[in-house]
Parts: sequence; C-alpha cells; structure tokens
Amino acid sequence: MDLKQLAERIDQHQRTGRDMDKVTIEHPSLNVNDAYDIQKMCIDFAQERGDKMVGWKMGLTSKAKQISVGVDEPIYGRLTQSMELSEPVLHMDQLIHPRVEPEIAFVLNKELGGEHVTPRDVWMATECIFPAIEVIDSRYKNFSFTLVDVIADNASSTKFILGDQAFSPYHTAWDEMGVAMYRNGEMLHSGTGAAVLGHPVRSVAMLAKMLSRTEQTIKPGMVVLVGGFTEAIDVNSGDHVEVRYEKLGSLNLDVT
Ligand code: 0L1
Ligand code: MG
Repeated sequence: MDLKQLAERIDQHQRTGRDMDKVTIEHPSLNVNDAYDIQKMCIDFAQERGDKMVGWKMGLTSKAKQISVGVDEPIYGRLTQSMELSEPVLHMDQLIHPRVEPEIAFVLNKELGGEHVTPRDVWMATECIFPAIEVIDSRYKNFSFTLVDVIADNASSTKFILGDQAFSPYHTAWDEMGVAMYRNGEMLHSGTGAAVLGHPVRSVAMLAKMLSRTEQTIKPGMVVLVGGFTEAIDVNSGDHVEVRYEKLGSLNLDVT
C-alpha cells in the first residue's frame, strides 16, 4: 500500500472540495500511525505549494464525539495559513458539508514537548488565549468515517478564525466559561470549557504528549485550537453564525 498515493488522493479532495469514499474501504489494514503519516504528507504538499503551518487542532475532545467514533482518546490535526480566515466570511465554494464549532485557541511563547507535559507546564508556556471558531468539513461522503480515515483527512480541518482581542491566560476560569452558538438568531447549542477534556488546558497538554510519540513539539507562536465547547452545527449559504463567549464578547461568521 502506497501511503503517498493515498495522501495525493486526499490532498486533491481537500483542495477541490469534492467528497470521496473512506480510504479504509480499499485499505482496511491502515493503522493510526499510517494515518498520521498521510496527514503530514498532505500538509507537506500544501507547504510545497507555498502554504505554511501555523498550528495544531485537537479533535474528538468531548466524550460524545469520542463515543460516536468509538475511541477514548482525542486526535490532532495540522493548521495552515490558508485555513485562517482574515474576515468573518466563509465561502461555500470548495466546501462539501461544513460544520461550525465554538472553540478557544492557546498561543504559546515557549516550545512545549514531552510525554510528561502537565497543565502547569502549559500555563508557563502560554502567551495568550483567543476566542475562536473552527469550521470542519470531512472529505468523506456523508461525514462518515473511522478513526483512521478522519486522522488521514487532517481531523476534518478546513478553516478557522480567531477573535481580534487576545486575553491573558488568567482572564477567567476557562473550564467554567460559557459559550452559546446561534444560527440566524436561534440559539442551537450552549456549553462550557469543561466539555474539552474537563478543562481546555488539558487539551494542550495532551497534544504535547501525543506529538512526543513522533518526537514533535509545539513551537512558540503556534496556535492550538483546543476542541469544540459544544456540538458542531451545519451551515449553508446565507447563514449567519454568532458565538457568544462569556467574558470575551462575540465572534460572527457569514456564510456565502
Ligand atoms: O474538531 C473536531 O472535533 C473534529 C474532529 C474530527 C471529527 C469530526 O469531523 O467531527
Ligand atoms: Mg474542532
């Protein structure tokens, strides 16, 4: 089985926004390590085209999502410059079936790595925290996948936007902070930071630990999207999404 060929196929679907069959249908013996190798190859292709890696995202950080995919550990994906929205507008062209999640993002000022990283280490290495919205869009038909498929597809990473205002890590208790997500004025989901592994800081520590398995670290300046505070919502052209963050204000997204 040629992992590079599979990466080329996924990369093409990520770029063109056409859905595809799960890679595990043809290759049931693919494992999680193969999937992370494929994920990295896709990002290498993007970097060869001039894109740049700017951070990481954690996915499957809520119990509900872990149960739906049948796992007990989160997954990670890679964020690139071209995924970051500079304006709060999401264009549907080249997307398949996007979903939106309310998140926060940590930005580090020190390298963080190793299998024993603790929440305390994360706080010592955190420069600031932003309110964030993540747009996920699985390349697989019907948004249906196994763990291996979704890791190979970069944990469904597609777009993200951070608020303009950065906050001190000590601004609030992030596990108690509430968010409410509205689509076209209707409140669809609400939650708190505790939905992310009990506390969002744990998600950053977990990422550092998971990366240490392949001798990688989180570099200073990297963005880390910690995981959804609530379930994701589907969006379509014409929708307006607003996320209200307790003590941080709101983020908006217009879908066109
Ligand atoms: O950000 C996420 O939690 C998504 C991870 C991948 C699973 C999905 O696409 O729902
Ligand atoms: Mg997410």
